[in-house]
Amino acid sequence: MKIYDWPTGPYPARVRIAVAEKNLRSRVRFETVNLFKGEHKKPDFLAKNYSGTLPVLELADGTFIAECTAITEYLDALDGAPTLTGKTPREKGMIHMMSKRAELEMLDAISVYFHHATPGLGPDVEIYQNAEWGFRQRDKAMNGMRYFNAVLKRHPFVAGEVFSMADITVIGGLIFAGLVKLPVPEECEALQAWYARMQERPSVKNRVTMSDPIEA
Ligand code: GTS
Repeated sequence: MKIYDWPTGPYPARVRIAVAEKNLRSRVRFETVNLFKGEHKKPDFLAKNYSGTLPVLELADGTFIAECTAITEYLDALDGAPTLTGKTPREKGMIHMMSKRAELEMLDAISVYFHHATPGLGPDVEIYQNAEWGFRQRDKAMNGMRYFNAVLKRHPFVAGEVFSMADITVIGGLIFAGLVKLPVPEECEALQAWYARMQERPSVKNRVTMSDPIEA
């Protein structure tokens, strides 16, 4: 399998963490697509992923799977023993809901903030920016952090008692928050404690160094 990615990117991190959690590193080859050069918006890449985003998984038969959630579901199902996306219908429903909520309320909102209210990927790539929208999304993301803090006061992981894709999505959000220097609010002690625990997981700690030599 090949994964098109950007080694330090927050969304690619989600799939890198899933690859490590599922012990699939030896079956995956990473290919860097340079976001700052806008390679992800060129026709060649758009033919692989219409949305022009990373990461994208390419299977041996030429199938392209984009979207972190879809890629994680594929990787998790490969060995017939899902550990990240739930075993029972209830687990699957909860994990999918919480992961989507982490995207809507935090990760995607921080991404909008980055692309609209900061220089983002630079003037050649950011052809339309709306700073007001970006700042509103930043505020939404801060509220999202408060929500996940409340969730993590109730149980040890985002979707309940076990580590799952929902944790990975919140981790992606906090990686992005760190890159754009949005601090986790001081009062969010449960979220901070959980993140400190997550950063000790080898899959999270080694996510960048697991790549093939970084080309860019
Ligand atoms: N919904 C997509 C997913 O879940 O895969 C979003 C992917 C996404 O936004 N990826 C970023 C991207 O391609 C990569 S990174 O910023 O995390 O490195 N951004 C480029 C752009 O122009 O939006």
